[in-house]
Amino acid sequence: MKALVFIPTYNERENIEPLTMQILGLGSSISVLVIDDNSPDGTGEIADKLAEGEPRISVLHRQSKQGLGTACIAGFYFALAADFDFIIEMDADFSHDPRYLPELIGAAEAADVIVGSRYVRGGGVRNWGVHRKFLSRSANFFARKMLDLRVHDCTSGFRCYRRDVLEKLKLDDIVSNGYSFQVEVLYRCKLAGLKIVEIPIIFVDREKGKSKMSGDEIIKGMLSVFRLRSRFKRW
Ligand SMILES: Nc1nc2c(ncn2[C@@H]2O[C@H](COP(=O)(O)OP(=O)(O)OP(=O)(O)O)[C@@H](O)[C@H]2O)c(=O)[nH]1
Ligand SMILES: [Mg+2]
Repeated sequence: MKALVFIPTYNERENIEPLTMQILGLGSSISVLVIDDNSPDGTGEIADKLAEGEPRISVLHRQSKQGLGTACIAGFYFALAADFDFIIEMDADFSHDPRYLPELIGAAEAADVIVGSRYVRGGGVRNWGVHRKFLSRSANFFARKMLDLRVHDCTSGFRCYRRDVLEKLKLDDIVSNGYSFQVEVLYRCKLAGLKIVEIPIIFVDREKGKSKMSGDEIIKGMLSVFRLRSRFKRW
């Protein structure tokens, strides 16, 4: 069984090499795809160098910063065009520890979607201030209530999908792009009757590089959840 870990990057020059090396070290059945949006700090070029002579690393270059959601869609299509059985998305900034990957992939043998979850027993967040914790908790509470989701960490971007899940979802119909992308994909999985399982992770705030999260993103995310609800549900 082959797994593809795809990593969207924008200005992650300090993180991309150590992260990629750690992932490849987990086993020969795991490959990495870096999806870089022409990072001004040269992340894309670093990734190209890493890929030279290493067939398990691929790099997708996009012209400009186009958002996390469309980067993930590009990762899904890349995996489907190749022969990967498990497709994992994760952040480049070490918030998602690669040591969880074997467990995430293992759990996908018996479920459709596995979410690395901060908000189940055993999970948690390190080094976030109260403000950030409150925002994340509120975003999750809001999405769960609005869309009747059972998942506790709907905004987590550390996930493993089975190949047939991506084949089933109509990827071109996904409308969210920013942080609500994660919520929309999960909601579509729920509507499709898929089995979603959460495994606990400790999420560690980034040490290197800058966050791309903004107040703007949060408002856009909430509006997207409203849009989803009015599209698929009655008030
Ligand atoms: N390709 C691509 N990657 C992106 C884009 N925006 C963010 N990313 C990457 O998506 C991942 C998550 O972004 P972060 O900036 O860490 O966002 P976050 O985790 O919500 O914010 P922090 O907790 O503050 O780090 C990282 O690997 C980013 O480099 C984008 O527009 N395009
Ligand atoms: Mg981050």
